[in-house]
Amino acid sequence: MERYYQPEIETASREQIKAWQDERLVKQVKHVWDNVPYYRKKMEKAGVTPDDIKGTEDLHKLPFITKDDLREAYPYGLLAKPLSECVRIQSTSGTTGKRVVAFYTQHDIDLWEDCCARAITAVGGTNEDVCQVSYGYGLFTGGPGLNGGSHKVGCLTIPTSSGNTERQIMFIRDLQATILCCTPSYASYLGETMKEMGLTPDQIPLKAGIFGAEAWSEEMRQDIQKTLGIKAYDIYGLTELSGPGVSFECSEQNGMHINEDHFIAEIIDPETGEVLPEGSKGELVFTAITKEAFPMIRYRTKDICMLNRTPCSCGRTHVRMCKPMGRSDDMLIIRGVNVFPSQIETVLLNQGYPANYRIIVDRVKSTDTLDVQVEMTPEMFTDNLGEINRRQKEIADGLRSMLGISAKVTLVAPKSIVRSEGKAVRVIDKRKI
Ligand code: DLL
Repeated sequence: MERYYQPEIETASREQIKAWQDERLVKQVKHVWDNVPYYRKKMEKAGVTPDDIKGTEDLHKLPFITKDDLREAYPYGLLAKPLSECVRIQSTSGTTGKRVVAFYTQHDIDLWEDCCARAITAVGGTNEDVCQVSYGYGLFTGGPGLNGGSHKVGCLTIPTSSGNTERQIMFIRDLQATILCCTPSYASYLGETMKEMGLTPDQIPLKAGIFGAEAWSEEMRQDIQKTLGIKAYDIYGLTELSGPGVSFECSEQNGMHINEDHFIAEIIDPETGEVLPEGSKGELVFTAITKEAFPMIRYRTKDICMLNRTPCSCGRTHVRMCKPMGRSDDMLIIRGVNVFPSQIETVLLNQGYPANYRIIVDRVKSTDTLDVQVEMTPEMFTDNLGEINRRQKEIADGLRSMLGISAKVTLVAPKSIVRSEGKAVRVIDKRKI
């Protein structure tokens, strides 16, 4: 039998959902107009005032907000509540300097945790379950979000955070964990390790997994389901919109239901910004209509996606989104960390290297690898191995402090990286995802 955490909301009629969205959108637009000068200026520039917004039909009149706006307004420029009412921040992974910092009131946290609780309930979770949360805790939203959701459902929650694979496996077995929350690549690594330990799926107590934060394929799902003996479900979200739980998969495992009482989804043409007709593929844009401290109006996610409004047999009435099919910017997600090639370039240029480099990303034994090949200039060329090692380490250290993850750096001879006649292809992503 299908379970819901908030049945009256999750199975509400389409008319009811539209009524909630209309009412909340009008209120939210007024909230940002009154409290966030940055939004008001943007709206004035676009020639719209709160009076022009009567419901979701008017959404397209509002200007977009992008990651660049978030960087420009860092840290407090988009805050819509006094700091005295905010209780938490979370932040995006990877970038240093002006990273995205999202603020939450207690009410925001409460609603975010409800979304995660819906996801856990949708995979069959109840207060009889033991839920191991192996997403990172801290600034990353994965751990805190699913942890809160798991508490709300009443599961016994194991906050292992990521890493220390042996301990993860020990807890899963000793405490009989039934639900696992982590990135799909970590789930796959755990599966591989258990197999190497000689464990068969029937010796693993897990029954379901909630995996997201990065792209993963249907093949990867089948593989994880087989090695762990579980059902593997997708979950989507982003820091700007609270974190995980913007959408989640149900028993159908065929698209993620967007929590439409909190988020209005649109699909736009990434080039023109035009709203695309029903069923088109394009960039996902979200408007958060219940967030108090850090409201996002028409936030461009850069995720390429499609929406599906056909009824779902699980009984949920909220629209489904497909697995994100790529990004309209060049952001890479490596071991769960968001990496922009421009950050790598900055480190190299700062250390006096030319912009002749190659970034090779691969997935070896379920773990993402990052290789950076850097060309030496004729002036710096040397065949002294000690010197080459010293420089490679210096670059690797710079990359670690910029990105927060390690990279393998190789210095190569001058002119050895093929020059491009058109746009330089600096990133080679060999992962089959
Ligand atoms: O990754 C939040 C999250 C945590 C989601 C745990 C699910 C589970 P950010 O670090 O801000 O937030 O990264 C957001 O990650 O724009 C997508 O490009 C990508 N992403 C998130 N979930 C999925 C998914 C968290 N299920 C960015 N499939 C988003 C593919 C995903 N990509």
